[in-house]
Amino acid sequence: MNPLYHRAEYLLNAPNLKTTPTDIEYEVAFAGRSNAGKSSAINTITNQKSLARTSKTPGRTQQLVYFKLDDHRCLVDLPGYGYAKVPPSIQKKWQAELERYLEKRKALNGLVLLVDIRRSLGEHDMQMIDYAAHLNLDVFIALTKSDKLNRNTAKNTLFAVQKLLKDSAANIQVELFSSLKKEGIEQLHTWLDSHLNTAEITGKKKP
Ligand SMILES: Nc1nc2c(ncn2[C@@H]2O[C@H](COP(=O)(O)OP(=O)(O)OP(=O)(O)O)[C@@H](O)[C@H]2O)c(=O)[nH]1
Ligand SMILES: [Mg+2]
Repeated sequence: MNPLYHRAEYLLNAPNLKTTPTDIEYEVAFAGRSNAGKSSAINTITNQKSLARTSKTPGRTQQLVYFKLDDHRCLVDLPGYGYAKVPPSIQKKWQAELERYLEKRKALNGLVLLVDIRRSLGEHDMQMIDYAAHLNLDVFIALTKSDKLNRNTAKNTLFAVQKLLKDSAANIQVELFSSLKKEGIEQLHTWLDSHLNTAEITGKKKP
């Protein structure tokens, strides 16, 4: 693992695009349904227990939460969508903020979409994928909590999702992922390395 991830630290909460940090050149956003495992994934890939708050109570992350890897690179934990207890007016406002962020944020260079493997891709997930395609953003889909299914079922779900998305206009990589069993971490690190352009700092040349 690139030591950069382990050095991640909390930077700030941004309620909207205007308050996002300046001087950041590359960032990747973590999106997904509420409770899909976004915060757990951020903790796992940074190898830190409680960097991002994880909660059994969904809907906690209500702002863009920035974690910096170095002065120019960040991971962003996005508000989870689809949490029924958030009032519709607030959900609508978030939707608008999120779209503005995705469309306008120059540093944004990829989207990690977390999907609970026991649920199929929901309407919001498909919207995110279409939106990413439209914005030319690469997508890494992590089928989270893969430890909850037996191997065959998990693999079959992976193949089904890959098949479902094979004609998508977006550039998508789909992997099994488990924060609990540490599955898919290497694949996500490799994908993050290329989308955060870490080769620039390790001195390695991009292929
Ligand atoms: N078994 C298992 N449970 C997981 C895994 N990842 C997350 N969880 C559990 O799923 C619940 C939600 O995880 P979070 O990481 O808080 O989810 P989130 O997407 O950040 O949720 P919001 O911030 O509310 O949108 C917690 O109870 C986690 O312990 C995993 O890989 N395996
Ligand atoms: Mg969270």
